[in-house]
Amino acid sequence: MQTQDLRDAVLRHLTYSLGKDPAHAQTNDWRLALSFAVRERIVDPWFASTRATYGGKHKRVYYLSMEFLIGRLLEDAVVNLGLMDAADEVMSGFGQNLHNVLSDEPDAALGNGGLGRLAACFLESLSTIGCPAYGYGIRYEHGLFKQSFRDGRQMESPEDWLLRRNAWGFPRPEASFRIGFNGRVAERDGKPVWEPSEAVLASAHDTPIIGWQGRWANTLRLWEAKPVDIFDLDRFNRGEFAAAAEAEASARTISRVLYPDDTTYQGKRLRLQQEYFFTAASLRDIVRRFDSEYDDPAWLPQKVAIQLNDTHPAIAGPELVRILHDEKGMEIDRAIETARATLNYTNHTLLPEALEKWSEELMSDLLPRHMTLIQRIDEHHAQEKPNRKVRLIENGDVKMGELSFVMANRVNGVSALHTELMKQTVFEDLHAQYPDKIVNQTNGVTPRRWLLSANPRLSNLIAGEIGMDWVDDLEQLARLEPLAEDSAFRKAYRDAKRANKAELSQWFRDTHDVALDPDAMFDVQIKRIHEYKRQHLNILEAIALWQEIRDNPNGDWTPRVKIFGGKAAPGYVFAKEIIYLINSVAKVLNADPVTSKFLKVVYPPNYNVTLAEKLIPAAELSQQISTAGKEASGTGNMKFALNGALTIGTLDGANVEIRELVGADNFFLFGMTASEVVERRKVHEHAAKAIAADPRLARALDEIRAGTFSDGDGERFRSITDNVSGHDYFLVSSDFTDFWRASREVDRAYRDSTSWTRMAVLNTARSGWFSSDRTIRGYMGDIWGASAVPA
Ligand code: 26V
Repeated sequence: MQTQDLRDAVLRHLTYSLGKDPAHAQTNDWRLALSFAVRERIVDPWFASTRATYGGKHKRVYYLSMEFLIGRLLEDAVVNLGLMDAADEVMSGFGQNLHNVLSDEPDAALGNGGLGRLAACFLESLSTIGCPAYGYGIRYEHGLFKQSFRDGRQMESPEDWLLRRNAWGFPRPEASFRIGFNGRVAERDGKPVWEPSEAVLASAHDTPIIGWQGRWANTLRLWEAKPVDIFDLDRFNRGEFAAAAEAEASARTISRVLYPDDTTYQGKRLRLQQEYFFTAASLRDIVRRFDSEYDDPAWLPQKVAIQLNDTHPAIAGPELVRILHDEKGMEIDRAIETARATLNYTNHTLLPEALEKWSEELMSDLLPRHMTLIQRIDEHHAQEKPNRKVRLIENGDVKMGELSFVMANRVNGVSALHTELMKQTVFEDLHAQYPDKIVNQTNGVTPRRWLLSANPRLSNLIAGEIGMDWVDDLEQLARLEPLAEDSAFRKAYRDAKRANKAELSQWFRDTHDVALDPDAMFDVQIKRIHEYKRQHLNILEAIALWQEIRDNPNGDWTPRVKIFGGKAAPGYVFAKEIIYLINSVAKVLNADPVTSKFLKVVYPPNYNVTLAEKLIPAAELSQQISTAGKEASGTGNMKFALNGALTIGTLDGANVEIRELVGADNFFLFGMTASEVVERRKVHEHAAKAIAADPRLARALDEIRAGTFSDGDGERFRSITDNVSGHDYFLVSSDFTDFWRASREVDRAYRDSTSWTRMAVLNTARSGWFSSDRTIRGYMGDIWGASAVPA
């Protein structure tokens, strides 16, 4: 019945929504037809969710994020609606392969990395739990750039996910707001009023996000920037055609492209325009919805919780004060208190270079009223805490972290360690003033995408043992624990991993023309390229290992494939050098007839959510090797553990909690702790000392300097070798020796496949706590005061 209905719907959409004759339909047409047929089934639960929320006057949660790294949506929707088998049958009936149809969907890369992917997992969990919520962000015309390699170097080209018709977004041109910029603050009846001199339209596109089993659906509302006036007809009539379209082009620029640098804040005007654009549109929408239900703005904190995903929407503080005070006439201090009771802020990084500051000059120019309100908020803070040390404006800059902190009811970190470090470092003084404000919410990942759909083999094995309750109650995986001692189960578990590895090897052969041995250990490091994440530590270890294998080619080596994936910010020169080095090392090692059966290095380009879904289920070793104290949490680390990869890692971010839960025996720990890192930096010439003490490291660096990986050009990777042997801020040299030790321990452990599989099973069985459902319940209880609504 379900199958028959779905078949009819696909055919109907192919014919009447797409205007295609089945005889001439392409994969893209079939994919869109299936998407529309599936989308139809989301609409009823979606409306029902909205009605239930209105009807019960429930509190709503608003998640404001510059980034939502959602990837493909069709498979998610099919899986959550329980339509996988039906879709498979229907597509086969039309002579289409469901897998190919699903793979045809562009990967929506509206985010850089961890922060954006977390937002996407949260949306799915909010719907699964049935918490009334909206995601608000920007509908970038171009997501994160596409990466390719030319002679081993990163090349960037524009991403174009909207080139083909987007199946999921419902355009809502009727839901538009005028967003002002610049101008001046005038006085009317003794009250300040902002009179912007420029404006753009924010126009909504809604994507329904369906939860597990279709019980609830929330909305992701993304704003597109449009001109207020279509074009200048007078200029057009005068023959000035290009000039007539200028305003349109400049308005659209605001939602044109995602900023690809998530490491260094640059203070660019367009970025601040993007931030204000989406924050102001979202707040306007939130307040409009609130006003339609309630008369008194004082009720806002009871009915609305707003989460700021990092400081990118921090202008929400002054903007909400402006709405409450300037527009609704609420007394200024009460407006500040009301806004503060509504807003919360998540910090995702402690790296000083990533903390946003906006110059007072730019802020006064672009958002003059907000600048005066920030000064007023600062005074309010000074009145409240007379012995305060922190000022919101310092050396001509507005500090957005401090502004967010002061304007938030709760501030949270994203792992236990990160939250403690926040209290001790960036927010030390503010924490002393508001000791109850900072709370922890350790990140999580959605098991629907990252286990159920990405890893059907393991999911089926689990389902055969414990049923399906784990899908929305991931701690049920603990019931697998006794099976770690069951040899038949271990064999089935190993077979599932082996099959995933074989499938990945086939993919590498088909798409990259490289042969991988599916019996070698698959060792994976996938994440943005950054010095603190230390991909260069990993490649140095590979060089040293290659040298040892060459010394003793008949040794009993444990075969390994090192897989790298990740993009460097286009302007991050050092990160790009790391990519170039990895590719250059790969070329030499993979061509070595003696060593390549023991060690290969591969680096598929354009790492994205879709590629992560292929790599993680096939991984056996998860590289989480950041300098301790630098990775706020990590979420890839959780996906790997859940899928039965063992971690080699430092005591950083959520690695600490992963190790506690899976057990120290099932985790390969190495490296300095966060406090040892701080101490080590004080040691004079720490890198030189580490190199002098470790001949392997010295030799690996010499090999690079000798030009082995650069056609004899000893200078090519000077920036890396100089850094690692010189200043070495991220302690690559100081951690190398212990990393080598732990890596060899991994080799030994891998050779005992029984005990390795036991450890892998325990990683899966003990990772249930890392579900984003658990994280969201934490936010609901500790931060939002929101409840799930019975569907
Ligand atoms: C920062 C910036 C700063 C300059 C302008 C552009 C831009 C864009 C994005 C970001 C976000 C960087 C912070 C981030 O992604 N943090 C990651 O958040 C993950 C989710 O909490 C966490 O797992 C990672 O450890 C953390 O690095």
